[in-house]
Formats: sequence, structure tokens, C-alpha cells
Amino acid sequence: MSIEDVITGWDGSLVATRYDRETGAFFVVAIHSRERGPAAGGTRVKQYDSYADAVTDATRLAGAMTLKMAAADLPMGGGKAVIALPAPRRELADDHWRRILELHAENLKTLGGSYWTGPDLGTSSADMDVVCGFGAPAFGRSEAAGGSGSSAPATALGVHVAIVASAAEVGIDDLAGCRIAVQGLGAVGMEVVELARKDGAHLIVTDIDPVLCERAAALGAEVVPPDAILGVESDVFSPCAVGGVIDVDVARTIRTRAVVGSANNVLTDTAAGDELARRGIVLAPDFVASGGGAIHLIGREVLGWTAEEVATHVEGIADTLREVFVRSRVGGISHDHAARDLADERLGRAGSRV
Ligand code: PPY
Repeated sequence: MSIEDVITGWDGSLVATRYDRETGAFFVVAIHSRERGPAAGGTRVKQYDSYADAVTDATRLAGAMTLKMAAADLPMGGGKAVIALPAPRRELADDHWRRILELHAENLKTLGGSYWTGPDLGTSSADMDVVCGFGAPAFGRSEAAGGSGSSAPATALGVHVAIVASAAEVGIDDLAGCRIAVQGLGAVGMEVVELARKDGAHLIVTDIDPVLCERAAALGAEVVPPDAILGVESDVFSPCAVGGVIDVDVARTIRTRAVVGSANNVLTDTAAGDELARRGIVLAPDFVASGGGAIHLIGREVLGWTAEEVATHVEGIADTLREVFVRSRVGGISHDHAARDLADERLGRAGSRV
């Protein structure tokens, strides 16, 4: 997709980009909406095939953050930042990476508080400490630096309660013996595995990192190669890695009863959601199921919640999902569509999406 197509097809408010010759980094900040409050969302760092791909990712992720904040009833808007690296992150020298973060902080300061960042794929609490040290607004700093630390455990708890609620929707009242296929064993995916294991689920897992696969195997999980996970027969498929894994073809063939994970933008388009619905597969829309991280960061750092209050709100994701399921049944619409309608209503734009 060309940059023109991305920008003209986007319904957000601002995209800022910067290329820095010295570091070779390309920065994108996408502010989708500030209707509910300042835009917030993480900074994703990776290599992209093209700068148009980086802008596409940032804009789509920022839109998902608006829905995520609204669905979780948090007083924030949606935004996301992307840093397209000139080389894999692990190959960058420490001072090179630090300079990239300094430039990122400079960009965020230029935006004057209309966008608050946080950790995302490729960035950590330690990186947020650095960004904040350069004077830019960032959630998710380490606890030692005064932040709320990693949001991964809260995200995983949210996915877990979403799995329980979605399983109940397909008639599974107990996760014991339930086959759960987990794609991605990062901080969230691994915790999803641990929580489901405690409930007695049968776990089938994959990751591109063999060390993480071994760790999951030690927890009793069955490991399959990354390209096999979409062919696995399961009760619940839990995508906890990259987005865009379910297109119409996958939706037509995947052998599962529910899709519930933490990866943002799991569906490539609404047609994929329609196909899942046509097949009677339950979808816990990602911007609802993965809301635990945002609830943790905003709850702790903006709303002053305790860890217990955060957990209670994260558990409320199950209630939001049940509302989505009811709306879907009543309206004869897909779960994806029903969740977007619910988020739109919370944004005060009821009926804007047909
Ligand atoms: C996400 O939940 O997808 C994030 O990007 C995490 C986040 C949430 C709220 C503020 C900053 C980062």
C-alpha cells in the first residue's frame, strides 16, 4: 500500500514522521483520537520492509488503541508510535539505541503531551525510563523509576478471563482438558500458558525462539513448529504474537471454536471477522481481550488505582465480552462488529459504523 493510500484511507487525526540520517531510524507517531483524553499507546520497534509499512502499522495500531481505551472505559484516546530500525535491535550498539530513544523523546516533546507513549513489542520499561529521562511523557517506566512496571501480567490476566468467558460461550464451562493453542511465548503468551495450565488445560504452543518453546515444554505444553499452529485442532486459538494472522482464508479453514489472544489487529479485515462468525467461531475482539495492559498502565498511573483495583477492572473484561456476545446475537452481527459498535457508543459515536 502506498503512503497516499494509507493516509487518505485513515480516519485518525495526525501522523507525524521523521527520518534521521545519523541513526538511520524512521519515526512515526500516529494520533488516532483524543476524544476521550490524550492519545496513548506503546512504541513498537522493529525493522519494516518499507516506510509505508511502518506508517500503515502505526495508523492501524493507533486506531485499535482508540477502540481499546473506549472498550475498557479508560479516559484516554488512541495513539501509537513506530520506530523502523536500520538493523535488528540486538545488533544496535547501546549508544546508537540510546540516541534513537533521545530522538524519539524529542519528537514526543514536540507533540506537547497530546500523545503519551509506553512499552510495546521491542520496547521495555527500561526504555521508557530513558524516554522519560529525556523529558517525554511515557507510561510503564520501571517501578524503581516511579512507573508501574511491566503491563504484561495484567494483559495476560485479561486474556485469561477472556478465554474463560469465550469458552463458556461455546459451552465449555471448565478449562480442564480444554485444548488451547498459543501462538507466541513472549511475556504475555508465556503467562497465558501458565494461567491456563493451572486450570488444567491442554496446551499446544509455538514460538520462533526455541528457548521459549523449551520453557513452555517444561510446563507441560506440547510444542509445534510456528508454521503448524494454524493447522492445530483446538477449542481456543490464542494469538499472542504479531497481528494479521487471520485473513479470510485462515478464518475459513482454522479448526478452533474460539479466537482469544493479546496480539493487536489479529484480523486482516472485517471480512475475516464475518467468516469466523459465519462458521460459528467465537471471537474475543483483540481490542477487548488485550485491554489488561492499558487498564494496568492508565489505572495505576492516571487513575491512582491499587494493584487490586487494576485486577478487578481487568476481570471486568469478561463482562464486556459477554455484552459483545449478547449484542452479536441480538443484532445478528459478528463479534468484531458488535465490539466496534460498543466501543463507538462509548466514544459517543453510536451508529457511525454500518
Ligand atoms: C497496548 O495495550 O496495545 C499498548 O500499546 C500499551 C499501552 C497502553 C496505554 C498506554 C501506553 C501503552
